Amino acid sequence: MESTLGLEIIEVVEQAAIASARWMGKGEKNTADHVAVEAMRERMNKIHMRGRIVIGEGERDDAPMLYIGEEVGICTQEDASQVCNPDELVEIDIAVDPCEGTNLVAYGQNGSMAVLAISEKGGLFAAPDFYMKKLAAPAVAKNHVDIRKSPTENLKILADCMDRTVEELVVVVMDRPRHKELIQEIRAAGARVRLISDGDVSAALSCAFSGTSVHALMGIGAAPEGVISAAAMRCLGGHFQGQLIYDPDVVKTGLIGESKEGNIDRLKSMGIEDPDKVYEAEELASGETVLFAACGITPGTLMEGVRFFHGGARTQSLVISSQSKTARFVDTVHMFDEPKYLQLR
Ligand code: VTB
Repeated sequence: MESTLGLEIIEVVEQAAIASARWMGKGEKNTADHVAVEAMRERMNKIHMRGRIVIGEGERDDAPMLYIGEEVGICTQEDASQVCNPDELVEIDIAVDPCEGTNLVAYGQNGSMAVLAISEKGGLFAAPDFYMKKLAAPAVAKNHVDIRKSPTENLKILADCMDRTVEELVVVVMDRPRHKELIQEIRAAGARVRLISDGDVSAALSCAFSGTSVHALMGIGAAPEGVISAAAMRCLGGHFQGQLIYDPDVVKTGLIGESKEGNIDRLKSMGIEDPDKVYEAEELASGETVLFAACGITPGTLMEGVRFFHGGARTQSLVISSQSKTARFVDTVHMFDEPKYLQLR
């Protein structure tokens, strides 16, 4: 699956990030998202692959592009067997978030990125558009911290694993009313909290790299992005666990259905019998081969944002592969069509 795909998906996230970055700071989150979706889809459809969106912009009815079930790539065409080689005809599943952190882009804040994960068919958990309680931590704490334990207990374990005090830990939490008690508990335990307004994929990813001053992600974010985070963490050996949140009373955003019972039924119809199951990274991204790619839209902990100059732009991306066991930071200068002059930077 991998060979050239690993290189092509860099361009997919780069194009989405560049398109979205043009709307940075304009206060229009829907446009920042829409142009990213369009650019990602356009570049994806030029790849020799047979892809299917398993996590995308929503159900077909409310998302015209990159909707769940949409087929993408040249090898989904009818004459595919003539234009594609047998390797390229193998079906692959794709999870996308062309603009993770739309508010961050709209308000010119740090931490947004274009992101996707790929695996062979069935290799990514097709999460419903519910919420997910998440716990991310560095590889050294994997299988030691556990989302079933209290935040206080986990912070003690994390501090032990990292050979430091709890006071020396920084935990990222999304700034939401639902996290009031969690934030209180983390602070009472002695750790420091970095509140973010959006963008928990970037936060999860940061846990896997030392030097980022992010040691854990705790709290409730969106479930689909949880799968994308898990894909990266699975490749990097980092800790990631997720538990679906199906009770609308827990999040109070009005975004996950009318009732807890209705949501449990919906999960059952998707084949999820135990709604409280704790998913490990390896279950959310269970494929033999997993690829992950992200490109910074606005500056982040791991990557720069898109920087425009006359005649072009510069981007920074991260591509992670379970097969080649690499995490590759890619710094790209993009030259646009017919500038008056070209001043690379
Ligand atoms: C967003 C977004 C996150 O979760 O907040 C969303 O910024 C859901 O939370 O990065 P709200 O509905 O409370 O905003 C993420 O998309 C990803 O988990």
